[in-house]
Amino acid sequence: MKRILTLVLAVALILGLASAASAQTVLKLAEVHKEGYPTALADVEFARLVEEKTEGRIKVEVYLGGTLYETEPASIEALQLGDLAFSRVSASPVSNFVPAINAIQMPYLYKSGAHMWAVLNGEIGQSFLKGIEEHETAGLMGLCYYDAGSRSFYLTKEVHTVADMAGLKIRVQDNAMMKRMVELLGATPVTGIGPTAVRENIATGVINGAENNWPTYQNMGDYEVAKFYILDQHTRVPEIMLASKAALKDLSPEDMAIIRECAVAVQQFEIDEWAKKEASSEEIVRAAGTTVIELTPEARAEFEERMLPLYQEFGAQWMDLINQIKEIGKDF
Ligand code: BDP
Repeated sequence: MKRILTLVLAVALILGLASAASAQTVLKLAEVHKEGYPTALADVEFARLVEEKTEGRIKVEVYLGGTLYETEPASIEALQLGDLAFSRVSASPVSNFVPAINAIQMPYLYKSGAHMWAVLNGEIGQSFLKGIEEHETAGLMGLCYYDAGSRSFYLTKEVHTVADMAGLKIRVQDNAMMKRMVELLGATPVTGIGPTAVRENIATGVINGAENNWPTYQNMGDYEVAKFYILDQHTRVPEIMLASKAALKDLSPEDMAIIRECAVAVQQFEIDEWAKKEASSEEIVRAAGTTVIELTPEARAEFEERMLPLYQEFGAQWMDLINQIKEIGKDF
């Protein structure tokens, strides 16, 4: 009798443990960058923190290098369907779902990275994150921002002025404003190419170049095929850690609060990693013999001037906020 009781208890214990283990919620996170890139390091740290702080109730599986979704629009759609819990994306494709986001990535909006962070960490930036969540149909939450420096053109041909851009086929992110930006320069925008496929498309001549920050230009190997980096620094497009409302709907308020805290905590982690990577990428690119073209003040002013219509075409609804962002810039 005693033996049977022990057996029953043992079985009950095993079943209990099994169900506790299966009570763990597994959530997927998609990232286009490879291991070691600042955003990828931060995603992994986010996953570690979430598992630690929820005492193992939540496990975040991180899929790097675009292995789960090759493009960011595809991962955003997966978030909307609830097939994916998190995706670290650039703010640029988010504006297809929440148009207001364009207001924080207008060309030549920020004087420096410090100016951008004062905005993003302040009331304006936080209100845009909330705006993603409050958007009625997007089905998304914006948890935090990551740094992505400034973006410049890189091409297979030398460019010193706007006139030199004429007719070039340039890959841009999937965002109507970025397409229009390239048109305003007299070049032809090409979309639908994920960042991991840019190198190949340049190498085969489908496009003559693209635009991005030093780390992506270097890490994706694009600098090996587009050997001219034109330092026009037209935009600062922050990254956003997005979450899916549908995938997280059954989490307890306590676990949801932990997730939000962990995202806020890794933001600074990523910013620190970013600074290191930006410097080392620039060094690698320069050492490889890339021609880095500094624009004359006149040429740079012309790039800026050509892009001005974008403020009316894509920012008119948020002009007050855009002006406030510029006002904050006076201190930088
Ligand atoms: C990089 C961003 C990445 C974007 C990529 C792009 O980190 O999220 O997907 O640009 O241009 O800077 O698509």
